[in-house]
Amino acid sequence: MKIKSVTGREILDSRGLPTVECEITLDDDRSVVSSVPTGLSTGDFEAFQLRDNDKKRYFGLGVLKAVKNINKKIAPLVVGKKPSFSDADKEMIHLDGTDQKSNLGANAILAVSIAVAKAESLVQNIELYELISNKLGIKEPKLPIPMFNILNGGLHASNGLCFQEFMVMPSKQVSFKKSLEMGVKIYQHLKLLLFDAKHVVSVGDEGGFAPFFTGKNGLPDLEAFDYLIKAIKFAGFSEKDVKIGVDVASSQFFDDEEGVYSFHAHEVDPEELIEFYEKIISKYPISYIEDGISPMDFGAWKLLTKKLSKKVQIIGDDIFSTNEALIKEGIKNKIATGSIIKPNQVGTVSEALKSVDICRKNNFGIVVSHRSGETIDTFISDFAVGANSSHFKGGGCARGERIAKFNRLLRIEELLS
Ligand code: 2PG
Ligand code: MG
Repeated sequence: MKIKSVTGREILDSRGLPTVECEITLDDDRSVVSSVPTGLSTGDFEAFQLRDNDKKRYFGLGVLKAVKNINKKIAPLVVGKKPSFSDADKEMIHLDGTDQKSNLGANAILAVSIAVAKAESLVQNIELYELISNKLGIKEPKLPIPMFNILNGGLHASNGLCFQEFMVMPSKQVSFKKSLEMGVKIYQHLKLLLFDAKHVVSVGDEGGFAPFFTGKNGLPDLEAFDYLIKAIKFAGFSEKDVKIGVDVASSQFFDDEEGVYSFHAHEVDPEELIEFYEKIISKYPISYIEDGISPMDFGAWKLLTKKLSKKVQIIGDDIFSTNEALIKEGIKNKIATGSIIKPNQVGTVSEALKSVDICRKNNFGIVVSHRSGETIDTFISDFAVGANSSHFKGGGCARGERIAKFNRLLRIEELLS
């Protein structure tokens, strides 16, 4: 069975801004569709998202150039061939010829890469997660522990919280169905608490609540932790059942010239920031810190890992950007205990799998993650299961584009049982 046509299209993401969709039709007229997400707190090492820069359309954020690249340049590479994402990725990387995919655009390339993978699983008559696990030689695909981002801050909410994501997760692996119910229970109880305290209960980009906390000693982030604890208890769970994870996204408040972090009214150096983490870890049941240090502050990453990795998972997002070489470098330098994996940071399914493989070989944690600007594509749910990722970041317990991914995980759990 061969690919009959490949069509790129400009669609909108969950922020109502343009992104790329790709539709592939097979010879027998069955078709698959993929679309790619967009990050807001993006790292410098990420693959290049091609935008039109035509200020007359969508504030310059249109993706017609990327769509044209799919239709005119990439389609001829795959049309008439058996769907194989490995082959398609190799050819697209070769045609692009740049390190960060700045020629064709990583948004164009990834849309095709995912669509070809979907077509390949269809032709092989297997589930998408099986295609992924087969590639990695994984015999038993498994469901990840979900982390629910129930309070949004930073760039995702503009509500004065420095930390970007306040997440809750089951402390150990239970069924996905149960984990989801737990997340929803805490989420809904948090809503009641916020409502009672007359806070707004509208949500941020990732489906978590985005209230304006005034702060505890001038630190709204501490108030956020207190709310999480209250919600966990109010929902009937203990600090043993549920742990807290944070994505600090610290590059957003790091001044790389001065080497300091502007944490609310305080300017702190990395050592002081790490001391602050030590304090909150001793007070709250925190088991996960992502991007606690900016990628530009390499030495401090080592210190953070040395000081805290026995107590919590230290996860790198921007610093690794799903890039195999950067992850290798991190492992060699004893930076972090694991990596975020976001296919759109690197631009092809094959390269995201290489990053997973290097993590697996080195016993380095794997956390598959969505982006803040998402679509209803559920590829990352299959990817997380196929890659045996230990954790999954999919957002809060609301907003269709987040829920779609959790719902796909529910279906996969059923298929695996
Ligand atoms: C992150 C992500 C997803 P963004 O920093 O981990 O939660 O945010 O997509 O904005 O980079
Ligand atoms: Mg992050």
